Amino acid sequence: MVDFALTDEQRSLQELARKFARTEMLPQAAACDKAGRFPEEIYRKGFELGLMNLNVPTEYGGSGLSVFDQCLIVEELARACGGMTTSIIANCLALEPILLGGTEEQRRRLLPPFCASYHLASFCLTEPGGGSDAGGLQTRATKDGDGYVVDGEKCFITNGPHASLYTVFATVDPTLRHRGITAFAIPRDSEGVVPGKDEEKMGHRASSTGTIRFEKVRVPADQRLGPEGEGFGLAMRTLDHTRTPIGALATGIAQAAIDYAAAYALKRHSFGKPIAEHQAIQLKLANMAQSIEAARLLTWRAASLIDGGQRGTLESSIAKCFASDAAMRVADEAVQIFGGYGYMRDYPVEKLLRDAKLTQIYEGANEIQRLVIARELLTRYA
Ligand code: COS
Repeated sequence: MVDFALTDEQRSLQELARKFARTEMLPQAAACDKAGRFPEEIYRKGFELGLMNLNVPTEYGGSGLSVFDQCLIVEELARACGGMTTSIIANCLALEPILLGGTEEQRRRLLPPFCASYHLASFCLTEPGGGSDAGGLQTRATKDGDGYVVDGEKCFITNGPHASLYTVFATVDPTLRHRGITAFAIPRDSEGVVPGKDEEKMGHRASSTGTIRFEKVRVPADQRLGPEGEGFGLAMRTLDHTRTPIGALATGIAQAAIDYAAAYALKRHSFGKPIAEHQAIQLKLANMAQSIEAARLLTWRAASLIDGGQRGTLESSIAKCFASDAAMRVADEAVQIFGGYGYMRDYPVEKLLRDAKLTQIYEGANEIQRLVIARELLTRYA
């Protein structure tokens, strides 16, 4: 039997995140969205509460939470603001390659500073020339004495302009395609690291997204994560773990959308009664509720499988893809239920639609998720 009854401890985690989301994030969400402001003071408070570095084991100073528990927190945060949530959880993505690919010495050296005080890290895979074809990346890592020189440009990097450490994927030989890709941990203060400007985005405007140039950056060998040529698998294993919380993030956006839409439908009148009494609206709410429930359950199932030691490639792609598509549908219907008001910036639902859109694109576009799902599925029939 599948039993997702939450323990008392999980309910406390959920409550902690919900309270932080309602008292610290939500009151600032609209203003940060409007101004495109990166509210670092909120992220610092989140850090102090243990809401950052969720995946880092306690022995390195992190929260040491299971993927399932991470999902509970992420959904609650995203109900208040998808963009802030993206910035709060970006350390989990950036530090995961160190957890999965680093030596014990590297983990002990690189992880504790992020847990001892507020610091941001960024995962640098995507490049201006390609995001979906990660195996074709062009940033070069050229052997130089006992280290490497890393040269290239990464883009759409979450928290990039604010990070103090980058986990960077570069190739020692582009003709080898994915078999040349190698991972490195590169401190921002290394000579030749040039963070670019913050992008102006459609949604997730409280998070920061930027370009990082690595201009002939000298990287000592002890900053290489895993063996040469094994960086691609490391990136994929990282994404297997982090796509599921993106499913939770999308579920949180969708939950916020139905919360606003249902409350509005009960108080807005047309044809002499609340619009919630019209079947046209009830059918929408029913479809929205089904999508949210399915998204949450798929996310929780993927998380449970990964926590149980399975790779979870298929399930995390299904969760991320389904939940982000659900978030788009649900946010779209919420705007429709609000009618003209839904399209106005003074009401909260148009932001949810803009925020939902990114969840279909980042951590692997949904077209890539479908490709992964189909490949995984077909291997079971071969
Ligand atoms: N875990 C471990 N290894 C994996 C893996 C996984 N989940 N997925 C693939 N691999 C391995 C494969 O087994 C293969 O290994 P071998 O060299 O031993 O054969 C290797 O990686 C190459 O895999 P594949 O042939 O599937 O690579 P492709 O180039 O065809 O592309 C996709 C794979 C498209 C799935 C990959 O490039 C991808 O995920 N792209 C999206 C990247 C992304 O999510 N970017 C967002 C960045 S974060 S905002």
